[in-house]
Amino acid sequence: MRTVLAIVASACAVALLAPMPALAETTTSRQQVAADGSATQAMIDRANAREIEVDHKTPITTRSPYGSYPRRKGVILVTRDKYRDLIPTGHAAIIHSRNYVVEALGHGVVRGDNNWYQSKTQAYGAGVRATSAAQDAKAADWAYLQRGKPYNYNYVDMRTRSSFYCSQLVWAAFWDNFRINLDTTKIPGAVHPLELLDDPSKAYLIYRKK
Ligand SMILES: [Ca+2]
Repeated sequence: MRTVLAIVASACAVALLAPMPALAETTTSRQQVAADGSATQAMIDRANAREIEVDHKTPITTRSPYGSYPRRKGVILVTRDKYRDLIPTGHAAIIHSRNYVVEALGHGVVRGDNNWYQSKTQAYGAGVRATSAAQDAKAADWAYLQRGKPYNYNYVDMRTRSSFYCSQLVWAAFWDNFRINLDTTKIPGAVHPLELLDDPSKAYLIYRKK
């Protein structure tokens, strides 16, 4: 469990706040960290090999050019950014408007700038296959309503709605509203940012900054 805590803590860029493994479990934890790191690298490799798709939910008259940075409400943003030792860092958010996202940071759920094409060294934009554009907008509005709630440091508690970590917030927006589960078993026990777009039957990639 603590390994998962460390992984997702890093994923949400608060690695320094994660509990450290006790000495007695160090060997096991290292093995699990390596396994999770390997699973994460595999998700990165898949995301980088994926075909970029047209965001068909936007009318063609107002559609952004193919592969361009997303502005549509309800599109998911994920970044892997850099590695910290074995543990990959990363973050996730949901677009709320052309210029803003909703995201869970160390100080809670807040509105942030929709500028990951420049603020992140690496980013993905993804749409959810089974929803309409109106449903995506509803998911974003739901996330927006969570603003002010504190950060969820218990990364294996995906069920709480009194606090959120970054990828839990995005996952919950689609699970609570539409029973679409963007989590996978690649990182067991918690939802890692990269899991949100890892299943091509559930999410399609519309933007990638390598
Ligand atoms: Ca998971």
